[in-house]
Amino acid sequence: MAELVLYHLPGACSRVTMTALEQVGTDYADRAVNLMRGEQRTPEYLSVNPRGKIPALLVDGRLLTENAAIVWWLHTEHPQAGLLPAADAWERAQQRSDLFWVSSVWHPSVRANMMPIRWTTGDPAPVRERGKQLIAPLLARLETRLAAQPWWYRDGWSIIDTYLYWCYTTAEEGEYDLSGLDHIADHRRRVAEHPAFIRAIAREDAARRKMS
Ligand SMILES: N[C@@H](CCC(=O)N[C@@H](CS)C(=O)NCC(=O)O)C(=O)O
Repeated sequence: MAELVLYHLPGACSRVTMTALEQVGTDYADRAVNLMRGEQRTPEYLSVNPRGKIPALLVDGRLLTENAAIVWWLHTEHPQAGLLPAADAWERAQQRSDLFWVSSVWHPSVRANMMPIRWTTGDPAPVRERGKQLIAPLLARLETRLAAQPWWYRDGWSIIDTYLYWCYTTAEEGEYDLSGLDHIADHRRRVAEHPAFIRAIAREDAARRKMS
């Protein structure tokens, strides 16, 4: 079995990869990278991941970055784990499309809203506002979809649900008001009750205690 080391930060988007690892049920070590202290820019961390981001997964010493790519690799290695259940090649292609879409459209919009100072050296307020404008139609679309089915895919939980959960809860941390989005509120409860998510949160809590 490969030796896995996850570089992460409790509460950050690395929670998606951590939940995927928990769903797979494989052994892995986790190392917290304190982004608030700029540890992602230290020579030590850049020697692990020159891109200076989390999550980063070392697989027998080889580096894999990007939530979408890590999740896809885990799914390919452990298809029985149910990270991305699919009936055929078309559904698999659709899942890849959805992963790329959450990663390249939702994720940056949420970050603009929650962490506007990463996007401008000037006044962060308009960037935050623009993030909110970009998030609004995404949330409206999600709300409509979840009115018809409890999970992103009709047949049940997938790691996309966890990724979407991270996006909308992070938007809320950026003071995006989620009230009135009742189907998203229900989805939020369901995702939070998922066993792999509960284990990931427990592991994040343990990492948080070690950091402080
Ligand atoms: N597209 C990347 C985004 C990774 C990312 O932006 N991670 C943030 C934490 S959520 C980070 O490492 N930020 C540190 C920085 O930008 O300096 C992925 O999905 O893995």
